[in-house]
Amino acid sequence: MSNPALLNHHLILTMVRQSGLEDIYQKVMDHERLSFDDGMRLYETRDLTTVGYLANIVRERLHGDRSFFVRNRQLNPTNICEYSCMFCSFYRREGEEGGYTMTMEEIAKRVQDGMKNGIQEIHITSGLHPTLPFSYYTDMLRTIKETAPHIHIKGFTAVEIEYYAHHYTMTIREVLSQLMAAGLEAMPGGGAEIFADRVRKKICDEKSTAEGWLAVHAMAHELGLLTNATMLYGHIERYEERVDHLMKLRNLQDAGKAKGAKGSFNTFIPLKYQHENNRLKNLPEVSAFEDLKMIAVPRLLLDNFPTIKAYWVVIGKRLAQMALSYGANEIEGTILEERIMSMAGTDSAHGMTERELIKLIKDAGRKPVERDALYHVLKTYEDGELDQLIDKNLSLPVLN
Ligand code: V47
Repeated sequence: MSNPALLNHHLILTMVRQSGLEDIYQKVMDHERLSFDDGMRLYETRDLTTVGYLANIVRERLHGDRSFFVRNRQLNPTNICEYSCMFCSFYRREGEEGGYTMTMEEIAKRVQDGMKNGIQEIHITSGLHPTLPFSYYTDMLRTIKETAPHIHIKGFTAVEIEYYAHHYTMTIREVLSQLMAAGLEAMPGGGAEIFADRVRKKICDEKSTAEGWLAVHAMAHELGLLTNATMLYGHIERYEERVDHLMKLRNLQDAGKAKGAKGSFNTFIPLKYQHENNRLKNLPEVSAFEDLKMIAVPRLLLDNFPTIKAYWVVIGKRLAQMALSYGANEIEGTILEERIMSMAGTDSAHGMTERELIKLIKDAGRKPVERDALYHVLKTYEDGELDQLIDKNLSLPVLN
C-alpha cells in the first residue's frame, strides 16, 4: 500500500476495529445519533485514544481548528447560602465567620477592574441568601450595566432562579423576565450536578430536582436566553448516571428546537469534583483518563450542543490543552477572581491573563478565537500576531 492517505485510513480502521467501537465509528462518519448504549460503551472502554479520535472528528467537523476563549470576570456577590451541599466549600451561614455580601459599590469596583482587563463577560453565581430582597439582584444587574453597558451578563444558575421563585413567591417566568429587564443576557450551567435522584439525595438533598433544573432552562430558552449546562463528576456517580444526564440535556435541546424556542443550550462544561474543605473529601480523585473521557463522550452524545468547554480551573491548564484534541472547542476563561473552586483547593483564585490563555491554545496546535458572552467572534488570532503578543511578558491581571 504505497498511497499514504490509504495507509492512514487502513491504520485508523485497524485501531477502531481493535477497540470494538467500529459500529460507533460508522455512526460518527454517517452523522448518525448515538444511543444510550453507545454512551455506556464509550465510558466503559479502556481505549481512550479511539474515543478521543472519534470526538475530535466531530469537534473538527463543527469548528475546524478554532478554539474559543473569553475575557471574563467571575463575580460571587454573596456566599451566604441556606443549603449545604456535601461537595461545596464556598457556602457560609448568615452570621458565620467568612460569610460576606457585596455592596453595590463593591460590585461596581469589580466591574471597573474588569474593564481595565478588557473583559467582555461577567459570570455571576451566588449562594441562596435567605434575607436579601429580590431588588438586590435587579439593582446589581443595573449597577453592572450602568458601569459597563458593553459587558454581557451571564448570571444565576437554575438553582438560584428556582430558589428566588419559591422565596419571593414568583413564577420562574416572572423571575427570569425581571432579571432580563434589568440586564441579564445569558445563563451559566451550574447547579445541574448529576440529575440522578440516587446521587442528588446523597450529595445535595435540598437542591432543585433534575426536573426543576431542566424546567428553568426550558423557560429561559422560551424567553430567548442562551444557556449552558454542567455535570459534576468524579464523586459517587456511575457511568449510567452520566449518560442519563447527557441524554436529558440532549432531549431538552431537541424539545426546545421542536417548539421553536428563541434560546437554547450553547455550551456543556464538565466540572470535576474538587476535594478540599467539604464533606466529600475522603473520596479518591478520578484520573486524567476520566477527565478526558468527560470531554470526549459528551462531545459525541451531545450532537445538538455547539460547544464543549474545558474548564482549566478544575482539570488544570495542561489537561485543558489536551482537551482541545479530545472534543473541546473552548477553554474558559480569564476569570480574574475565582472563589467556588479555589475554596475547594484549586489554584485559580486570580484567573489567568489572556496572553497565557492564547498561548495555551496556540501551543495545543489550535487557532485562538476571542468571543463575547453570546458567542459572537470578536477576534481570530493569526500566527504572526500571536507570536508578537506572546513575546510580551505574561503579566498578572490588573486588580486595583
Ligand atoms: O453550581 C461547587 C459546582 C458550579 C464544587 O456556565 C463544584 O460557563 C467541583 O457552574 N468541585 C459553579 N464543582 C461553576 C459553574 C460554571 C463554571 C464555569 C463556567 C460555567 C458556565 C459554569 O460549581 C456549582 C456546582 O455545580 N461546584 N463546588 C466542587 N467542590
